Amino acid sequence: VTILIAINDWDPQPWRERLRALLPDRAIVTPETIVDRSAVDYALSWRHGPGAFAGLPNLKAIFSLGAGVDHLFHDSELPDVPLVRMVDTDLRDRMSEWVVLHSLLHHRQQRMYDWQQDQQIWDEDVEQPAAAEIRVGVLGLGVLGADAARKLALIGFDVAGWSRTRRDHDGIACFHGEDGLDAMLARTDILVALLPLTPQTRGMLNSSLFAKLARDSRLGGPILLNAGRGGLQVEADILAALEGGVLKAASLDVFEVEPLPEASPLWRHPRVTISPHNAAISTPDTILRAIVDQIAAHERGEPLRHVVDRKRGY
Ligand code: NDP
Ligand code: OXD
Repeated sequence: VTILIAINDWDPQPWRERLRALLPDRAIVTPETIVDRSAVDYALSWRHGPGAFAGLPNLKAIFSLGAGVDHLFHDSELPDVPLVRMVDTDLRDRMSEWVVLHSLLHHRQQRMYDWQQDQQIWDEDVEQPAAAEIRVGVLGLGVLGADAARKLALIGFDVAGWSRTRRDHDGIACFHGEDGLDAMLARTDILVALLPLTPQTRGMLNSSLFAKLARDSRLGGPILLNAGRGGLQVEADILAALEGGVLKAASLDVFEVEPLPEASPLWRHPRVTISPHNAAISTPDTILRAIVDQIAAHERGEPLRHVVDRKRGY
């Protein structure tokens, strides 16, 4: 078995080293070191360069090193083999931590207390609504969205979620499809985006959607949390909504262009909290162990799990 690993935008070294350690008897090649293209059985990608996987006649599958697979579809020469996305408890738990952290950051008004600390202001009288009074709406009830929704509900938030097809989760008000979206937005104070980027979801976090969020939030206005993909959001609309009072604040982990350009007004906006697309970072050891296990199972004749539906785009 020969494995081709192609990584852009992340440091490839720890990935290659870990993969070699996990599979000492296998040939591990990169787009730069590949000699015999017919020997490659599996390819691993994070934002691989277009064409890197073309002309591999014996390729059996491509594994994404992340949960999202939109990066694979940038390659117009992507071979017609199964695409496997990353489903992993470590990734899932890290994402839920980010969602819970930022929901609480806004709910408990921590950015304001940071400012008060800076100014040495002691003010106990700021209103603190209970979590049960805050309605959170999670866009995407997949592996990540469902877990985040469940953990938010455990804290006591009033949680709803939205998916393409109908889903049922205890303790979560579940909505689906286009009609379901408007109904959920109308009861949402904190909107959490954990959708994949597809032609259907691109740009959906825009002015028209923000205008449908609940106007009677105990937090003083709707709050946006996006850790799905930057392509889901229209940043000019987020800025306009913040200026116009349509949004009160936002926490963003992902951006239209990454790294976020120095000139972006989001960097310095007082009501925007930024993290550098690491809400749920893929760590080489956990991710590669999961892939190595899948390859071993596939070599034993078992079917691949978490295969992407190319028509749906996720
Ligand atoms: P899943 O495929 O498990 O879940 C996707 C969810 O989105 C499903 O509930 C799906 O609906 C829903 N969905 C997709 N398209 C639509 C649509 N058009 N309308 C309504 N609902 C839709 O993905 P994950 O939960 O594993 O991951 C979600 C995304 O999170 C990834 O694609 C990636 O972009 C992002 N991510 C970001 C990270 C970060 O560090 N910032 C880290 C990891 C992932 P249905 O249930 O009906 O299929
Ligand atoms: C992912 C990511 O998709 O890190 O896993 O964005």
